[in-house]
Amino acid sequence: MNPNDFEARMREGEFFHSLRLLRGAWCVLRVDGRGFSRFTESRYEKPFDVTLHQQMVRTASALVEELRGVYAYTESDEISVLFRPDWSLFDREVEKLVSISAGLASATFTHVAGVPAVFDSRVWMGVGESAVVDYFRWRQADATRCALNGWCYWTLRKEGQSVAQATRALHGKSVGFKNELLFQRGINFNELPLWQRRGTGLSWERYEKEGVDPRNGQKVSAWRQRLRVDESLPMKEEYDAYVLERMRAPAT
Ligand SMILES: Nc1nc2c(ncn2[C@@H]2O[C@H](COP(=O)(O)OP(=O)(O)O)[C@@H](O)[C@H]2O)c(=O)[nH]1
Ligand SMILES: [Mg+2]
Repeated sequence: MNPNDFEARMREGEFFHSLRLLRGAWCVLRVDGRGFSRFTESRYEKPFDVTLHQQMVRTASALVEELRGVYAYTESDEISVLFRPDWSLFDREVEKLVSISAGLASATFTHVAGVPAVFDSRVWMGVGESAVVDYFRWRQADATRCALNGWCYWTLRKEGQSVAQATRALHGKSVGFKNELLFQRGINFNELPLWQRRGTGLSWERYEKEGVDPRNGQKVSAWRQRLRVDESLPMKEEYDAYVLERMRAPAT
């Protein structure tokens, strides 16, 4: 058999390799910790742990920096990284982007936490700015809902209720009921740290770096970029505007 035919036939088995992100679409890669309900059980404070939060922020920083994202958002065990419509890393190959983002998140988190942890990854695509704004609103609403549920669940568990009892006590209950449940136990949900209730954003900021020209000893300055971690995100319409501002910032 012609070796070229053989090569081509074998390559056909790499069926998904030609799959690319839609050209001109905004893209988000979202990584999520695998089995983190179990993984966090004996290692971290419940319902929220500052150390886990910092480890997730470090992981998010590595993703935005290495993959050249525009904005990242993290809550719980997940990280969403936004990419521009003209982003062309790996020629937008889906398999590469999904596997590398999951690998990078797993490696970084494992390195920072000192215990092996695994992340999965998926792609979201949206056409137009409003789709992206909706995406980030959606994840932020998830953060708020999970924070309220988590606080209620662990408050009941720490009072001695079993998994089944705590789950049953909260099943189908309204936001008002859950806020009241916490309030009666001296916890005001609206005063809990913002990063727990709204998630955390990472975006690029420009700053002026002062230096000295070694040739003539004169002071010079240059514009650089660095990541800024925002632990007090706005919400609702203000968050829409916040996301739009980052999407419209000049490309780096
Ligand atoms: N103890 C602790 N657990 C957390 C924290 N943040 C997230 N988690 C856990 O991570 C889980 C993330 O949810 P999900 O991805 O649906 O669960 P998974 O499929 O088990 O990874 C939550 O249900 C929590 O159990 C934290 O700050 N402290
Ligand atoms: Mg998970």
